[in-house]
Amino acid sequence: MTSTVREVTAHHNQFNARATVSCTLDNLQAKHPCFALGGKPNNKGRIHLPVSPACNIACKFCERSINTTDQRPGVTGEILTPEAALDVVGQAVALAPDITVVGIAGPGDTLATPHAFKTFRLVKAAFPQMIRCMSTNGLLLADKIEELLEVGIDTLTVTVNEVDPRRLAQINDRVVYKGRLYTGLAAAELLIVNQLEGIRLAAEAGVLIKVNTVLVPGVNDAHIGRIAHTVKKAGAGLYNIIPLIPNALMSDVAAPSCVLIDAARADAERHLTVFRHCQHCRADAIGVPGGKDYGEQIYRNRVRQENTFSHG
Ligand code: CLF
Ligand code: SF4
Repeated sequence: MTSTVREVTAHHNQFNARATVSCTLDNLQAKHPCFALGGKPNNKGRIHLPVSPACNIACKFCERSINTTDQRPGVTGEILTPEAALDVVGQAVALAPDITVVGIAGPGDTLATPHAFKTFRLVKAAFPQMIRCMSTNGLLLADKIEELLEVGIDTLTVTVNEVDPRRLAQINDRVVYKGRLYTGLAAAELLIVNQLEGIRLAAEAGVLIKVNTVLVPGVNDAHIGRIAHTVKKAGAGLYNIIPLIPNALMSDVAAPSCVLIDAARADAERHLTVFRHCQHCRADAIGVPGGKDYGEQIYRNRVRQENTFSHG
């Protein structure tokens, strides 16, 4: 931990004056596609900039790769430099004026390398009206909280797949933290502690936090209420369930049924407001989630890949 809550909050107050929008759930409902509540999406768009290649944990359903053929999570046609990403934002906004959000969600973890923050700094200067949205696995969130506030992240998503280390160890293989490798239960315990501490610090500094949970049948499906309750206590404001796409070490696990997803959402909703319009976005998606995707027109090496998503 590098900061006290008081120091962090002071930082956020200092930078809050420059926030893109007032980032309450009420204000964002009509402006951010992933904070739309109720039965209908709000038809706002986002551009994902694939600038973050590396990850510091190992989810068993994830296998990242840079290629143009694989149909699976963690795949992108290319990794952009921050400067190239800025250029892409300009092209995307010209093509799709409904885009209100610049998001970075992979294909690795946004905090594992410095590229996401560097990109957001450029975006903030060139497109100050765009909402800056970041997704992370949360391992480094507490350590990077001051920089996150200084950069001016408007909305934050943290993927928390379990709060019980024994079950998280069934979903996550290992963690690399401060140069040290952790495996099994030790890795799971460390990840949970860091995620909850990061959420707590970000929430106390006034950042609106959505938690994503990948729904893994047979592991966390019966425990969603406990996860939602725990992250709410830490400070999360919204919850989203992402159905598992079976892959990598979890390719033999069945994807959750609609009945299971509905039950999990109902379980979560006892504790936190639930976002219901998630579209399993790729790390290089462009446009309104679920609508026309402009990625193939803008990203050089992009090919059609239906079965991939970026968060997790
Ligand atoms: Fe992107 Fe994620 Fe921001 Fe949205 S996606 S970084 S919060 S701008 Fe949204 Fe896509 Fe679901 Fe993610 S629909 S996968 S929740
Ligand atoms: Fe890292 Fe995301 Fe892959 Fe998990 S799903 S190993 S957090 S890139």
